[in-house]
Amino acid sequence: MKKKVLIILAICSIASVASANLLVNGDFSDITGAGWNAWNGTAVVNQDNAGAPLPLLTPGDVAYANYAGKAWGNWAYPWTNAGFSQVLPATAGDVYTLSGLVMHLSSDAMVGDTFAVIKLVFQDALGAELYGQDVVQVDATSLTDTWIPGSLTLTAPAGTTQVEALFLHFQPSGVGAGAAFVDNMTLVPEPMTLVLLGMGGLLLRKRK
Ligand SMILES: [Ca+2]
Repeated sequence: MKKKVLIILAICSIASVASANLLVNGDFSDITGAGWNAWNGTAVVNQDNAGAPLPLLTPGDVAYANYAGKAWGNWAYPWTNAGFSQVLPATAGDVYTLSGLVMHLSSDAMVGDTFAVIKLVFQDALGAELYGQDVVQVDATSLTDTWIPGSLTLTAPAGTTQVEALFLHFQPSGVGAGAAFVDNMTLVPEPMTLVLLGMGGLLLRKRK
């Protein structure tokens, strides 16, 4: 019994060391957008088009201090996208969890087929995509003025040397108003050896 507890404690302490967020400026507190690649209609803002503060992330947030990423369409071409991304070194076999908050405002709501996602893409040394997956977090049917959490957890396939974390605003029909906001993005890796250790810990507990 004592031994099992010690093993589980050891696993927990190793895991806590490993659980570091890889993204730079995931909360957009650096309002220059440092760390992020951004393209097409994007900005780092703390207010809507009329100057009203963004909805608070938590009750403790201070109005107007809460900067977030904003992306919108250009209303001209089908399937245009705008967004933010970061490319980071990655290891095949490791497990990556991307999380973030996404939102659209009632004062500038997304309409039609417009939608926004968070996405993970694993790439080889040449930057070619090996595997990618996204989670649709906000579209015309989503609650407005409410930060919606989302996350996805994926294992880096063989050949992976880097991972790209993205927030994307898509406009499939090329028309439609509205903007999407993103905040508190995190990308947390977990080495495969720790995942196996964790599974071992679960087995130990199950056999108790
Ligand atoms: Ca923020």
